Amino acid sequence: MQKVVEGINYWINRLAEEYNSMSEDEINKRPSPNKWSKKEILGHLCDSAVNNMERFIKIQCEKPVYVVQSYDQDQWVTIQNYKERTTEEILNLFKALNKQIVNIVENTSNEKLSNLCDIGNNQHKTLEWLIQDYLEHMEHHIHKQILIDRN
Ligand code: NI
Repeated sequence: MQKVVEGINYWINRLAEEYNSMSEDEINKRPSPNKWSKKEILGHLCDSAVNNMERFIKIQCEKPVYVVQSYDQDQWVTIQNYKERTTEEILNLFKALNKQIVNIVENTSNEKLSNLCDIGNNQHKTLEWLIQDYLEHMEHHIHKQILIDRN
């Protein structure tokens, strides 16, 4: 799990640097009317943190097998109106949520890491898998949508 912790800590700092070097146009521009802007993608990463934080806790304390609930990603971004928040506020939220996730991961025992959850379609995965998947999802958005057109 050390690699995941290092990865999350790396992106907390790197994303702040990247967004601070972007113009308002770059941050607010939607590639097409129904695609997220880079600001909204950062909001989506906060939503992923909120939802996964709950999962990482509940898998450790609820009756097995914990069933992972999905969430309506587009509605979450729309309802929270990230597009009208300042980038600084969303960066602060991203940082605070991910620091807490790092704290949870660092305090999870090896025994708990093998707790199983149901991710749907009768697929059972360990908490360790879910934590790794959290970082992979974050990096997918970072590489494909946030950094893709930056030097
Ligand atoms: Ni996503």
